[in-house]
Amino acid sequence: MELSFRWYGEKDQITLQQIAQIPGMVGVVGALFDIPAGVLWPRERLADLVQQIEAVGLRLNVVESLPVHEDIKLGRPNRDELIETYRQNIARLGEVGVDVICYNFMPLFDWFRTDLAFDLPDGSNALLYDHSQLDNSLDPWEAELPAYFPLDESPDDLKEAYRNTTEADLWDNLKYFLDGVCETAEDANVKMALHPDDPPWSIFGLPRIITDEAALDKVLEINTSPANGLTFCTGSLGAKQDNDLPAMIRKFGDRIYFAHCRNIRHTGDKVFHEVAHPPQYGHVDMVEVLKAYADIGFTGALRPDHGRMIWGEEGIPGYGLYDRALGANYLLGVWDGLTN
Ligand code: CS2
Ligand code: MN
Repeated sequence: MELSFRWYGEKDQITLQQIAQIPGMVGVVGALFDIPAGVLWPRERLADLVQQIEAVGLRLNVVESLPVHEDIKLGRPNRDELIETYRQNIARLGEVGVDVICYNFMPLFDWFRTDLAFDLPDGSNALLYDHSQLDNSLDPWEAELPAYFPLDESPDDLKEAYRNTTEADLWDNLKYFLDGVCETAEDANVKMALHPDDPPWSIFGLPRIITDEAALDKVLEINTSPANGLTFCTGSLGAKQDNDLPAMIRKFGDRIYFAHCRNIRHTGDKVFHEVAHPPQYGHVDMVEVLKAYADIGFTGALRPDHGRMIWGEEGIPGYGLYDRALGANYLLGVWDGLTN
């Protein structure tokens, strides 16, 4: 596996130099976060990103995310144009040596939590989700959650547009998108890696479909291109307690192109919060997860996903330096023990 770390570019208070100092670090997971979905990524900006990362001895191995425009998810008439732009972006990312494009197909929202700084007993804090608090919680667009890209239409109008979109429609629109982009990805030598929905159930009345093993089966079935694959996120899929994560890793094997390692603790029905990576803190058995990756001979990028805020750090929710660096080191240690 290639140990990797997400970096938010200009808006990140963490520097590439700091990331390079984490033992075993190889890859940087980046994107051009200020560019709305549906717009071409300028070649100079990409070249500059690659150059900054290479200057510290790392490599831009994954782009997360190349966002899918809401009109594609909605199946609106202008989707062909938007898919064409997406194809051009794939080609550009291939040109600069990116191996994997991580994207998601969640309507309107990316990951969502009801508390961005839930206090844990040890004095750290972490992201928490409580389904019963959904309506009294933050406005994701005001909170500027980090995974969100700027929209070119108001969230309220989009919400309205999704009212008539069923899960079946979303599947059709995902297939249409994959049929539109996978050949280009094959030619560009780039893998498409669909991130599961987080949390993996409907929120705010909007459909969510990438939630469990049956859904991942279906993703691979609706388009059989080898460029069509998965981001396996233990934190997202683990929120559904009947998802058997190690078994799913063994099953989807070489169609997993990108590994996200995150541990969560369930405290009720659809109530969970994020915790440190080692298994004793939560319900994701990270050792078993890594054993499964070792068994399938995983060679792709693997990154700690969210971390807690520890040692008084403040920053982008879920994306501080310290706990993710500890997580990276834990993952590498277990991995080395399993594979050497
Ligand atoms: C990520 C994803 O920040 C995160 O938690 O795991 O939400 C990711 O950024 C996108 O969904 C991938 O498209
Ligand atoms: Mn993830």
